[in-house]
Amino acid sequence: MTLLAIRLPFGDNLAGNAGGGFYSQFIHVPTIANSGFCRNTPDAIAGPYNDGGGNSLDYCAPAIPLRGACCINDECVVTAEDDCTDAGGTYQGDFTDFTDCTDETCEDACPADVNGDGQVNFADVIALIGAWGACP
Ligand SMILES: [Ca+2]
Repeated sequence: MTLLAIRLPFGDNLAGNAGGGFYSQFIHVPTIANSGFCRNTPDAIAGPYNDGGGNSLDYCAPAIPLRGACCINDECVVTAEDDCTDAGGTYQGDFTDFTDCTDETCEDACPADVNGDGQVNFADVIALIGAWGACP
């Protein structure tokens, strides 16, 4: 019998003496291929194995940043906190309406800023007067 380990992640395992990720003995030598090992203690593999290729003994998948709703003026987008802050938005917290913003209400922080340039001034008055009248 031959054990095959193909395209498997071996991560965050702990063993007493050896083989935190994978341990084998001489009876049945396994073949390990296209597998990734990450943070196994004291080591990734102990014992004999056939290297089927494509293995990485120190592969840790990059962490996926947490995401949440981000209010930029009165618009909501789902993004990572750093991206929200960089865009001048207000991060609503991790996992807030993770998929689409349908449950988030982003109120305009400054409704008097009619033209959205970050200032309330004469240009906003002109924009308001220019739009005076019945709404379509
Ligand atoms: Ca303005």
